Parts: sequence; C-alpha cells; structure tokens
Amino acid sequence: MTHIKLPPGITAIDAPLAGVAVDTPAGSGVIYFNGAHVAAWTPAGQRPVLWLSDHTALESGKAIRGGIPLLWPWFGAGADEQHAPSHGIARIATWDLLQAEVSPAGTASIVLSLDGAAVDASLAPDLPRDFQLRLHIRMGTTLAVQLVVIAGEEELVFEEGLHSYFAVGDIQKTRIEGLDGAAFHDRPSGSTATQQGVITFSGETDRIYESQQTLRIVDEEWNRTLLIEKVGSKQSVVWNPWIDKAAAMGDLGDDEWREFVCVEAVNVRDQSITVKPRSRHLISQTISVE
Ligand code: TA6
Repeated sequence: MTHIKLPPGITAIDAPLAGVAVDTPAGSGVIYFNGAHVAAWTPAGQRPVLWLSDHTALESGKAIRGGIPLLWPWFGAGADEQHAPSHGIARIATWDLLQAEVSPAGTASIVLSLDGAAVDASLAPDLPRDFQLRLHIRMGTTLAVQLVVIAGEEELVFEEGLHSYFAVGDIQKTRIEGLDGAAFHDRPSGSTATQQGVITFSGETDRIYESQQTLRIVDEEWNRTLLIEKVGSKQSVVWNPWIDKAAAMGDLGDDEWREFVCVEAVNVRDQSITVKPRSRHLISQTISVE
C-alpha cells in the first residue's frame, strides 16, 4: 500500500495489484507499482488510448501485456541475446510511490521510484547497485511519461524504452505516419531497409527505426489519430505480432493482435545510453488524441 497522502482524484488500489487509480474530470487511468506500469489511460470523452490484454498476468514480479512496459536495462534479450527476463528488470520490480498530486485542471502528476539496492541482484549481476530510476507521469487530457535514469558512483550503460501499447479499432485499417525515409532494422528477417511512405500492417511487424520524429497513429476504424511525441529517444520501435506470433503468446488472445499497435520510444543496440557517475538521462513520450 502507499504511505503518502493521496489527493482527491487519486485512490490507492491493492487488487489485482497494488497501485493507484486516477479519476478526474480530465481523464482516468491505472498505474501499478509492479513495474511502475501505466496499465490504462482514457482521456475525458475518448475511448481508451492504452490497450491491455484480457489474458495478461497481473501478479507481482510478472510482466504485464499491454499499457506501457518499461524496458530497462536491456531490450529484448539484450545485445548478446543472452539476457532474461525479456526487456529487463524494471518492468517486474516493485516501485515506490514518491508523489501524487492533482492540478486544478484535473491533471494527475505521479512520481514513482526504484532504488537499485532494492533490485534482486541475481537478475542483473553486472549492474551497479547504486542507480536510481524515477518515472514521472502526467495523466489528464494528455499522457506524458518520463523515465529518469540516475547513475551512482559508477558509470551506467543500458538500453531503454517506453514500450507503449495503443488501442486501435482494427490494425488492418491503421497506419503510422512520420517515418517516411527512416532507416530501420527488421527484426524477423534481420535485414535493414528504408521506410517508403506510411506504415500499414499485413503481417508480423517488428522494426527498430532510426528516428527522433513525432509519429501519428491514424485509426480509420475509430476515426481517431493519436499523436506520439518523444524527447531523448533516437529510435522508435513499431510492433504488431500478427496471427501466428499472437497464437504462440500465452498472455495474448489469439485474436487480440487486431486490437493494438506498439509504438515505442527507445534507445537500443548501437544507440545504447552511457551515463557518467552522478549524472542522469531522461527519455519521455507524450501522447495526445488529435
Ligand atoms: O518491442 C517489440 C518486441 O521486442 C517484440 O519482438 C516482442 O517480443 C515484444 O517486444 C514483446 O516483448 P515481451 O517481452 O513483452 O513479450
């Protein structure tokens, strides 16, 4: 449970996981302390913007399928493809609630923290223990999520990302704008290429784009456009598992591939981040409905 006084509009929850629920005139959402996981966000008058699988685990120490998983300190299985758990330890650690406020306009500002000393050393044995992570969340008519990585006495080298799952009416009637001309690494084939025009979806799509651009998710089915802005991120990942990969994932319904697209702000592989002792790095994503 939380130990700080919560303002009207933010309430403590303890099931299915400990966390806080936001419900103000500007919007609503849920943040779990497991992974500092923003699991839901719905701006006032809109459909839900973040997607969450009906089949996700919601257990302490387990990854959550949907919302905004944090990727840190490695992406996937890491550059050497030898690391576990997938996408690192931040998403399965229990974070502390540092701050919870609501503005007169109804925007909830919430800060969560993770102290390196509190992380199971066996999960990342070569990680210095004196790092600190902070997640700053501003949830209202827009959603801003900022991950701050603070090095202690030792230099930190890491991959990172905000692995956001966006709800769409039908992935087959959805396109991503803003990556035309961007180089990308296609993970299923291992090849590299340059994006021609908008991204549409007709099969498994798992690509790391070299791009700092603002992106748009244009959802024809729901007649909605999501604006995805970012700071401190040199790459964007676009992912949809499609049919076969969805069927092989235990925490994803066989037909749920139709309902979401991941557009992720990341710094991975040759864009990994090095933070000098007692310095910090910030990466953020701001989401709005146009
Ligand atoms: O960001 C895309 C990706 O790396 C995909 O390859 C897929 O593995 C996805 O992340 C989900 O990863 P997870 O560890 O959450 O199952």
